[in-house]
Amino acid sequence: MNKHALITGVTGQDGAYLAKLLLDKGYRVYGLVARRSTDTSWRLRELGIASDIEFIEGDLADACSVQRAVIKSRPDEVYNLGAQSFVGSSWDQPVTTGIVDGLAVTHVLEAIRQFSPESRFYQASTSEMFGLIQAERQDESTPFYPRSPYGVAKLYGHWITVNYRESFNLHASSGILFNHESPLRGIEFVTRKVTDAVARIKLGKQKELRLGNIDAKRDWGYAGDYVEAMWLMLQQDQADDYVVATGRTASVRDMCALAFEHVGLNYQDHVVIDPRFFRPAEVDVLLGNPAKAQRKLGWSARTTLAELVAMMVEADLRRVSKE
Ligand code: NAP
Ligand code: G4F
Repeated sequence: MNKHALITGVTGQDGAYLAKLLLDKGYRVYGLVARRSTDTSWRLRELGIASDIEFIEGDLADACSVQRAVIKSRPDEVYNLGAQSFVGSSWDQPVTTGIVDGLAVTHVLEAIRQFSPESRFYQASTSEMFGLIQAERQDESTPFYPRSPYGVAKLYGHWITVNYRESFNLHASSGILFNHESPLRGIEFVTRKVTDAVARIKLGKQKELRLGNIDAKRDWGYAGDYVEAMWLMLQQDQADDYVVATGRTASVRDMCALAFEHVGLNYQDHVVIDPRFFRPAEVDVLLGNPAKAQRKLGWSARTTLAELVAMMVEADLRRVSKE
């Protein structure tokens, strides 16, 4: 019998890579998709898996649709990846972010508790919960100090996952993932904004790239590696929480230099600092300690930042040259 998986956020970056991973393992994959006025399945089409997923219409904010999705998919595993995931937008839409990224996690956990208590659950927690960092390298015991409505909402999602595990003995795990990128990254995030601009500048379609705080530092990995850690968490006998990171950090400036160098350009000739892209409160630096994931899951990041940036620039060169 094939295992069943339900993925919320299946049309997003991680949802697409995770769906591919699970399909390759023989799972039957169901995806909760919110109704939108335009087609949102471009990532699934790029990976060639759009027709292999069974879509169930629904919205995380709508408890009824979440319940229906759990009942219909009869999942062995539920991956809750759906979210308003852009930190910058969370100051413009703080309440929506709070509902979808925070409270709605309880919709999924309650649906599991009531209708499918044997399902294993994964919650997409985030290094943004560390925010104003309380330790030089952040691990599972580092205190949280979120710096955005997004980080605050995700902290609720994280703790309600821990709470349902402890209260109802659900197999509910929380992956505290540091930034992970890919050619399927949304264009609003800084890495993809940079690689898309590098391709356009190289091909003569754009002159400058306007950015905010390029001294911010992130622990960046490759999304394709990170979805394996999600799956591994749900294969363990005991549910638990894990930091997933590379253990290295680099600034936006460093990342820009790598991307421009890849096509023989100097970022200093093209990057313009624009105050519009500064945030009301910044997370200056993130650096994860993935020792527990290495020890217990046997997981470690395989892709270096230079390899990741090269992969993204190459993909954007192909896309832009086809336009
Ligand atoms: P993403 O590309 O922005 O994808 C988010 C997904 O959530 C999309 O499929 C989106 O659907 C869906 N969604 C948004 N609002 C929804 C709603 N109300 N109901 C149902 N679905 C909804 O994000 P990602 O990078 O794949 O990240 C996946 C998850 O991991 C998110 O929860 C994110 O917060 C978390 N996370 C990401 C990172 C990272 O570096 N990527 C790090 C730590 C944690 P539409 O396409 O229709 O909008
Ligand atoms: O790429 P970003 O928008 O990602 P951010 O805020 O770190 O959030 C991402 O990673 C989190 C995990 O830590 C996820 F939970 C979250 O869902 C998302 O996937 O910004 C990275 C850094 C920030 O410090 C930002 O201020 O880049 C800085 N930055 C500088 N100029 C910019 C820009 N960010 C964006 N998006 N656009 C700019 O022009």
